[in-house]
Amino acid sequence: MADYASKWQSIDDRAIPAWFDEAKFGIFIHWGIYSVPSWGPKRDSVNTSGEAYAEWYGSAVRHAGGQYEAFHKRVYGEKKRYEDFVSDFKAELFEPQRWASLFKRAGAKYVVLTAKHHDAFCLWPSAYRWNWNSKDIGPGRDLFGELATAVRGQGLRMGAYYSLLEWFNPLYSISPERYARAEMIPQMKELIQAYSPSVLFTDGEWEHDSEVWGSRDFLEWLFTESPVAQEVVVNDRWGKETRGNHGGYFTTEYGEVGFGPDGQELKMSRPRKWEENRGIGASFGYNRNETLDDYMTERQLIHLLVDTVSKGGNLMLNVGPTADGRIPVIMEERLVQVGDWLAVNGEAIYGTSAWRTSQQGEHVRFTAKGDTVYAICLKWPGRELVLETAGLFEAGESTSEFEATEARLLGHEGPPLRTAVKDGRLIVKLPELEGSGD
Ligand code: FUL
Repeated sequence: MADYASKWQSIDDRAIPAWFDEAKFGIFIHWGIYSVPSWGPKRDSVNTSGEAYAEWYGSAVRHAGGQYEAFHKRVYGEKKRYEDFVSDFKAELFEPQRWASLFKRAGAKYVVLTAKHHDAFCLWPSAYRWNWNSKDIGPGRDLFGELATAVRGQGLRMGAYYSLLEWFNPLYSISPERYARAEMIPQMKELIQAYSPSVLFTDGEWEHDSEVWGSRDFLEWLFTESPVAQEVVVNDRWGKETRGNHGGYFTTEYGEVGFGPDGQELKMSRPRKWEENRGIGASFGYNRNETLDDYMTERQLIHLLVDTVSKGGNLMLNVGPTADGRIPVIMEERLVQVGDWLAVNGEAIYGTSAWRTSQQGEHVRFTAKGDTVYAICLKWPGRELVLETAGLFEAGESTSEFEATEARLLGHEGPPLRTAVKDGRLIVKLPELEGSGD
């Protein structure tokens, strides 16, 4: 068996399939039993965003004296166990085609659903979780399979989130290695073979080294023998030591790479394709305790997408459906707003690369494709957009080349915009638009 470093080397060297970088925008979905209580503390009452995660209810409720426990006792009483919520997870209003057409309208190119979160409840009929999956109990449906079909029907790619750790599994607690070999890896293979997901977003890696999880052997299988060997994309959550270091693309969550065992913030070890993951609010699972102020605005979301893409990242924006299978209308509205913006400006996003410099001043971000550079203004610049050419274009590119530059405004019909070069600055005259205050 190849040694540790060389085995990661071969995995790290695998080129990330091009479709992923081109896609830029994905939808993350956290849906499961936690969508029944659908509750977490308000963001401003906790120290970090993670503590407000509603999908952590099943674990957090066991912490005596905490906010979850107090809520649970008050609303459901002491006797109610987390597992009991399954009977209220019915998905009776779930229409996968509706979700899929919303994601399409949002301009997303891929969708990743929690096939299994930390509570081990599966959204597909897994042979490894008899009576603890959405077909055998609760909704009585193969939620993952139904959504996969609908998403693909819209021409989007379907991916799976999968938690390595399981909160309540005795085998896992006694011997994580045995659990990984006897249950986790075979179950991941089952999931891959049944649904051929284009993304495998693993999580819950932080409790053990990748050696314990058996991650590298699994990845070798995935990249060479599995039905998705060519197109599958994975992240960096394969063991305590892999975040920001090994695997596929690197992940950030609410802008952070994560924290090490010593509480220190982790950093990415090298430049690499990356993806920002966050909810529209402070939680991934639906949190009934959130109000409008907790949700990002249309403007904030578009700025986040643009900023992320200008720095070479993808944005996987999360929605938390309700237990009955609806996507809350406020989330729906936000997705439609992002989609409306992308319908006009998507050319500056999809299939682009980070440019030599990602930003100028506070309000301009750059992307590039072929011989086009896109300047995306987070604020309407007024009558003209003034760009410093130093750093933006190759030193030595002649002034006359800039003069020959053709500038256009996406979504605006009409002749090219007038440009001028003066004192190392490229000035682009903007048309007067109605309602272009900013
Ligand atoms: C985290 C998990 O613990 C959260 O619940 C969520 O799934 C997020 C994407 O990853 O590490």
